[in-house]
Amino acid sequence: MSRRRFLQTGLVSASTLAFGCSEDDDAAIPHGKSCSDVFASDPASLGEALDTIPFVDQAGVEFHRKRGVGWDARLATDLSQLTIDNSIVSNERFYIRTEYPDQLQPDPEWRIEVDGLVDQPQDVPLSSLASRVQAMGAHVLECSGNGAGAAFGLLSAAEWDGLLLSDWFEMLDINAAATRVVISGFDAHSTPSVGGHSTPGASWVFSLQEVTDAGGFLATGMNGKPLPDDHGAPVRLFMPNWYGCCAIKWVDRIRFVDDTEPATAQMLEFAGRTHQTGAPALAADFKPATMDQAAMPIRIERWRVEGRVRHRIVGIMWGGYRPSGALTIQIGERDFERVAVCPPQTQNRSFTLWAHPFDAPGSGSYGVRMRIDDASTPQKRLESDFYYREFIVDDA
Ligand SMILES: Nc1nc2c(c(=O)[nH]1)N[C@H]1C(S)=C(S)[C@@H](COP(=O)(O)O)O[C@H]1N2
Ligand SMILES: [Mo]
Repeated sequence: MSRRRFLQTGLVSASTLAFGCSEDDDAAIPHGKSCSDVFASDPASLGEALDTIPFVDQAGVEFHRKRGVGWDARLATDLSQLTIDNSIVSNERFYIRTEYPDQLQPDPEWRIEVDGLVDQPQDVPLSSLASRVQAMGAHVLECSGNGAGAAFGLLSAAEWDGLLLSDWFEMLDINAAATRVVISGFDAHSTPSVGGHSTPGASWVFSLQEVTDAGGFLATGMNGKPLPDDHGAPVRLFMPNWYGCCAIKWVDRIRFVDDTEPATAQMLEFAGRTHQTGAPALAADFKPATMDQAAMPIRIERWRVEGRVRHRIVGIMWGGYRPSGALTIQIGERDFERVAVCPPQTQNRSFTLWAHPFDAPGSGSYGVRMRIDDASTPQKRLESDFYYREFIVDDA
């Protein structure tokens, strides 16, 4: 994409660049920096917004347009547009991995089959659960197969509505022998996945404890609207902070089982991408497919400040159960340094925006790596530079 195009679309207003901190609001500025140090506070002090430098991985990626068919359908979200005031992605721009199955011709009344280790197997009309639906708040979803090929855009956050599974399960007379639950969704498409990349069958096995601990819910609404078709209408699973491959869409069956339950085809397909050791035969031997704390830059802004060009790197942080605000960044060959403005992360449900100033020492290509400077914070994907991104400065 040309520089000119970014001038038109990539610029955000100065006020959205402010990180909500003022000179006397020290709480918002960790690490002893003042807002002016990072030209992040007073929009007027930011100088003149010039444009945004794209990451090398963005070249050729067309965002917000669905491509491919069936299991291979993909829509990548342009994360460079996120701001501190709006880190929620609209339903039209939320990433898609697998589109509404062409073979799905549902009855007017959607039903979920509940069976296995329960006293009374039953077909539960979704409408009978409507009174349980409540606001579930903002949550990030990321495809475990996210990567540079999609400019890391298989990652989005939305506000969800749904019904808490643990509440519903209490009403179901589940047998004492049941320790796990298999949640399945419709998964038949007429067009096979290219190269057999995706295999039919969308089911994941969770322990009942995992469902309760994660606050797992059946989502029926997204950003205040009914769930869109491609996102699982009328009902999908959402396991907060678990990878997208567990977020089964078009949920049609819930089966209670015990620890002898084998891993599903879906679990085996995604074993590597969810950081399992090998591909365990038993579901009970799978580690929770949860996201460690992660971070990456989403845009490189150019500013003219007092006559000279300065860069500001803006990024996101998400994932993890005991998130840390000790975010560090390595730009090019420099040492890791603390990210200048990184709001202490006290929750991992939606994106946390951060910003860091950068004065390019010269023209050239710069790579960005992120780490959490805290040995007790799991960060598998940061440690492997999974979210490594590069940008080119050509006029320093
Ligand atoms: N039935 C069904 N559910 C599914 C899938 C699928 O192929 N079939 N893909 C999963 C994967 S790998 C991801 S990343 C998420 C994507 O959800 P989204 O398209 O709403 O972003 O859905 C999950 N649920
Ligand atoms: Mo995925």
